[in-house]
Amino acid sequence: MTTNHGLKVSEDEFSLKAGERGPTLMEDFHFREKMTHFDHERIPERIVHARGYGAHGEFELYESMKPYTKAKFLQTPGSKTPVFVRFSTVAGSRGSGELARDARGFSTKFYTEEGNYDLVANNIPVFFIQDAIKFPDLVHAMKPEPHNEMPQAATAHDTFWDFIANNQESAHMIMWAMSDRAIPRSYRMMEGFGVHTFRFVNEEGKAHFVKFHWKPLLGTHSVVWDEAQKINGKDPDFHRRDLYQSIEMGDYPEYEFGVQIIAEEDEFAFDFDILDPTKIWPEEDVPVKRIGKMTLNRNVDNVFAETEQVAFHPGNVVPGIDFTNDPLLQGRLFSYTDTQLIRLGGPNFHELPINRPVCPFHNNQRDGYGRQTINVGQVSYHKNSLANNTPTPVSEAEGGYTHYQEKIDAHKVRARSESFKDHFSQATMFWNSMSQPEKEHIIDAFSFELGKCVEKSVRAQVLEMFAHVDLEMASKVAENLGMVVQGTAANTVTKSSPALSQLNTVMKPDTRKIAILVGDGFDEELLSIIDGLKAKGALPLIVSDHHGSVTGANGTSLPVDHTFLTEDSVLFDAIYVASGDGKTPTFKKNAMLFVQEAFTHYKPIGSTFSGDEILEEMGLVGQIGVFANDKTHFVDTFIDAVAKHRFWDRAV
Ligand code: HDE
Repeated sequence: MTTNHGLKVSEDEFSLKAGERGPTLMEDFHFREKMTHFDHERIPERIVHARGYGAHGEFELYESMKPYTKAKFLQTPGSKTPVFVRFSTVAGSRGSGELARDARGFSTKFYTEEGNYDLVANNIPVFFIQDAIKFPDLVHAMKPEPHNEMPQAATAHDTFWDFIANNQESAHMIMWAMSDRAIPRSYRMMEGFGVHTFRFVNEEGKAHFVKFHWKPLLGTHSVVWDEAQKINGKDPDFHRRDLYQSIEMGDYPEYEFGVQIIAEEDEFAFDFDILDPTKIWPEEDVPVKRIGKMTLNRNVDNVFAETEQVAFHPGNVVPGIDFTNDPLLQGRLFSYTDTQLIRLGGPNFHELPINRPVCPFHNNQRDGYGRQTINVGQVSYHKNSLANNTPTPVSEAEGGYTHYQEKIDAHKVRARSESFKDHFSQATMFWNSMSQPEKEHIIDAFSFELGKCVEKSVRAQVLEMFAHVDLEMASKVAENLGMVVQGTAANTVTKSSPALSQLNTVMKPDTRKIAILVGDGFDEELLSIIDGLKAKGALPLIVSDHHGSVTGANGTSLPVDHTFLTEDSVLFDAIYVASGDGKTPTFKKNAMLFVQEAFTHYKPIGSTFSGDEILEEMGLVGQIGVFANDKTHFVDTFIDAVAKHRFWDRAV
């Protein structure tokens, strides 16, 4: 051990004192260095997206995008680019629970040979507002209320809904935020969207409009709201733990990279403005072409150094990728560097290892807090003769970034385009695209959120606003609130987009956590069932009433992963009562609690051997999504059920 200046330390537990029982001496430079460093360990948290978790990985291209973009990392099929991803919630502070009803950030830094390209995305494809100048208002309304700093990591309060009702461009985003998308099962099971329309520009200088997507290979899945709230108590780190453990176990999260492309000539071919960030390009109209795959395969070594100090910026682009005039994007291009200057303490955060490009970088910028580069030489200006005019800007042909030469001929105005003014059609399209259970979840979410609002006037305004999306939906929420919808606004939009329903997503049993409830004296045929479940890709974990191991009827011992005390039903995807130990009442009681909770959360439930008796006693045998009394076909039947994720048509 040494001090920060390299001096070897001989003692680290006792400060320097005048006598064993005397006062500490000012002279103790080792104590002062250690304590001063500690006193300064915290930096300001991100104003939004404070609660996040990251991982390293790589991106592999399937298909060349040469016809559309000259970006080097999108040219050669099979080429690989290192990436760093940070997932986050938006509203909560750095220590908040991860299962908040919220959008999730999904930021990716591609370390390309032409410099870093950041795709700073969310898991919801639209945004609350259409102009960045409104972002401080949105965030003030969403964050805990200033007079009492409540509630934490939640939008269920008056100021948020007051903002929504008085800023109706938020309607479409709110439909997503009230849907299951806002409570993902896992960061590994959610989509990512660049939200804005960007530009691809090819070698010939021709541009196309592009939207970016991430598609998780495990499908897009969510938990239910009651479960989310309980997970926040039982394991507020649920999402980061899931990501961390999956990567440690070699179950690497994978996402395909998708692009939707619209030719410049078709800019006005749609019934919405393609630059409006409150609109999606329905996948059925503009297909998502999957052009590559990202695999997250390495956890960080140090969360602060990497995940906390990483700095993303939508303005970090490479040649071949450019911006559009989306006013939300334009404002973001200012905000990210500005916030990072204060958060990371000055202008040199690009030198931190996680932010450093993998290609060489040099310019005439110098000095500032925390400068690490030791620039040599006399010259730090351009143009010069003393250093042969280096460093020198290079031409476009040599890889110099040039901005797309869009022709602009306009008056300077503070205004919004008329083409941005339809706030409800796509909100209704989203509603139309939902399955029945998804619709019910949205109604419940609105009822919960507005139920937490104190001001009746806020509730009434929101009901009136969402009657424009769907009158029946608003009326059902009103009924739950003991109110009636004022006004009879109805929307005649009938369009739907099947890609928006999570019932149409990929269904797989892979990596799903199955709690196997086992007591001592279990039937040893169970071991082959466990192997069968593992072979199908699931993650069976033994839960019992004590740590250590459980012993089978013939003396085989099975290591216990968790006990009823340390884990909870809400932390699993499915429950399998493998062998109920009838002799211990605590086992039976706890097993029943696990099963009961899983049942109300629509999860697959199974039993074999003496476990069948427990489900019989609970009266669950024969219910939808409950599989008992068939040990012969158990593995196949139960794995199919686990792949289905939830049994929404179960009456709970
Ligand atoms: Fe951000 N956003 N944002 N945002 N955003 C930040 O930058 C901002 C928006 C997103 O993991 C901040 O470094 C404005 C849309 C993610 O480190 C800040 C506007 C989308 C992250 C900021 C938006 C995002 C941020 C806070 C309205 C989806 C986390 C800390 C115009 C496409 C990045 C920071 C990470 C973070 C500003 C809207 C995504 C304050 C002004 C739309 C994923 O600069």
